[in-house]
Parts: sequence; structure tokens; C-alpha cells
Amino acid sequence: MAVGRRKVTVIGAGNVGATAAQRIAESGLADVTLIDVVEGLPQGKALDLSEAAPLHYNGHAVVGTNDYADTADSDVIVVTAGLARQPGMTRDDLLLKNMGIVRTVVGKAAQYSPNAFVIVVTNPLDAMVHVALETTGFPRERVIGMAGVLDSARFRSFIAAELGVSALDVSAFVLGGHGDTMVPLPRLSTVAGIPLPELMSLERIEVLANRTRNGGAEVVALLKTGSAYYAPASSILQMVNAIINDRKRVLPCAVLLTGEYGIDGLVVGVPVVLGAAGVERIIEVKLTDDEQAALLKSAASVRDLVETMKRAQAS
Ligand code: TXD
Repeated sequence: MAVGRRKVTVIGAGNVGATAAQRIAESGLADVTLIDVVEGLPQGKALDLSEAAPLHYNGHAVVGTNDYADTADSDVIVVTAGLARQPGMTRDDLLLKNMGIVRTVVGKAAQYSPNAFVIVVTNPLDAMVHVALETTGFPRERVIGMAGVLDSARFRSFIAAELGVSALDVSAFVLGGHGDTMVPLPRLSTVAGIPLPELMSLERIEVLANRTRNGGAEVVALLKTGSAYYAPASSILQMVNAIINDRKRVLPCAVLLTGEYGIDGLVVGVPVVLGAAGVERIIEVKLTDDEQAALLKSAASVRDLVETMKRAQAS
């Protein structure tokens, strides 16, 4: 990474992108370039954020643009461009539309920032990481999907509320794809080191795990006009911080597996060490037969999406 001020480009100035830009700038992590296909939108939001700068942070710039030349030499590119889910719409409905969008925007951004780390946010998440890997040709260490951090934060918040303890003391281990096929691992989830099954019945844990799987849909059903963005933006901030400040955080991220967990050539959520080199290590834990089966099922659903995209490209 270059010396001096860090630069993060956020593609998509919608709910998640603009909120992530705000969080990154306010935390003083980096200058932010916000880019969108809609004219005026990123400029307007960047102007508004810049006017908040004297109140919140020290001189970090937020620039809005429609021109990829302005994203040049970014350290991190966050991809939120795409369509959000509407009520009743599944993540998979979004697949082909968002495939086209992600391919276009990541391709342009990568040309101007060939050494950047790419954090993919657009849904369906795991499939969009495949698109970003293929379009950029970047190594898997530099193309990382955000989903597990959000899923585990949701799970942690539900566990904390149920037990009446601080969410900070809850550590929740999730594997697998984003959403329906997410694989929570109660035996590796803890409250201040105490295994979760000692504090809660397996039935209650399963209820909370299911609520987590439907966490995105629960927010969509309430908002009616969009999907979640506060917790997603906080999740993005945590990943950007881990990379820029070399925090070596152990976080669940969607990465291309090349044999780990018995999966080869598919993007799946697994615990990784996230630092200045991006995905510095994939942590493999020994799974029970049931857990392994659930993970393979999750990987199979990613394979289905990848094959649907391949068929669409071929036709
Ligand atoms: O856990 C996760 N990974 C997620 C994913 C959590 C929350 C949201 N998740 C997904 O992120 C969601 O399903 C969407 O696919 C994206 C963005 O969600 P957001 O809520 O921010 O959607 P908005 O508000 O509709 O914003 C999308 C913006 C909007 O401003 C569009 O004009 C822009 O994307 N857009 C583009 N920008 C640049 N270039 C192109 N081609 C383009 N097309 C749309």
C-alpha cells in the first residue's frame, strides 16, 4: 500500500455506499471517493458529507464523481453498486442484473487501481465475488466478499438481547453463503469464552440462527422501500479498517477456496485473517459431519448461481 493518506473508493452512492462513505470518513480512516452512475447523486452526497467534516473529522475528503479517472490509485474499492432487494424479491432474482453491473464497475475501477483490494458487497454476494475475481484477474487475497461479518453481527445482537449481555462479549461463528444457506456453528460460538450451548438450549439457538438467516428479509419487510444499510456499512468499515491498519482481524469473509474445507473453485464464507495483505490466511477448523454437510450444501448453492451466470454468458 502507498505511503501517506489512504484512499477508499465506494462504488454505488445508495444507502449502503453512502453510509459506508460516511462511516469511513468520520472514522478518519481514509479519503473517500464516492462514484455512481446517476449524475449528481454522488456529488450531492459527497458535498453534504464534506460539509459535516468540520464537525466530525480531521480533513478527510469525500469526493463525488461519475468518472472512474477520479478513483485512480485507491487502496480499497468497495462495490455496492447494483439493485437492492425489494419485498418478495430473492437475492437470486438479482443475479443476472447485478452481474452485468458489477462486471462493468469493477472492470473500470480495477484499471485505475490495479493494486487495490476489492470488497464486494452487492448481492447475491458470493456470486458477485466470482464476477469480481474473473473481471479483475486479481488474486483471491485481494477480492473479498462482505457477508459473514454482517451475518455474525446480527447473530451476536440476537444472542446478546436474549441473554441480556453485551453484544461485545458474544462471539458468533458463521460459515457458508450469505442468507438462506448460512451455517452458524453454535459449538464454536461463545459468550466471553463460555460455549453458547451452555447458556442456551439448542432449540433457542436454532430460532436465533433462523432469524439471522432471514435477517436481511426482516429489515426489508419493515422498510418496504429498501434493504438494510446501517449494519452493512459498519461491517464494511470493520473490513476496511482491518486491511488499512493491518489489524489481522479474524473475520468471516467470502473468499475463493482452493481445496480448503474440501471445496475447490467456489467462493464461500470462512474465517480468515484480514490484514494489510488482504486475506492473509484462511483458518480451517475441523467440522462435524453435519456441519460439513451444511457447508457443502451452501457451496452447492453458490455453484448453481455460478452456473446460471455461465449459461447466461454463453447464450
Ligand atoms: O451483506 C451484504 N453483502 C449486503 C448486500 C448487505 C446489504 C445490502 N446488500 C446489497 O448491496 C444489496 O442487495 C444491493 O445489491 C447492494 C446495494 O444496496 P443499497 O441498499 O445501497 O442499494 P441502493 O440504495 O439501491 O444503492 C445502489 C446504488 C444506487 O445509487 C445506484 O444508482 C447504483 O448503486 N448503481 C450504480 N452505480 C454505478 N454504476 C452502475 N452501473 C450502477 N448501477 C446502479
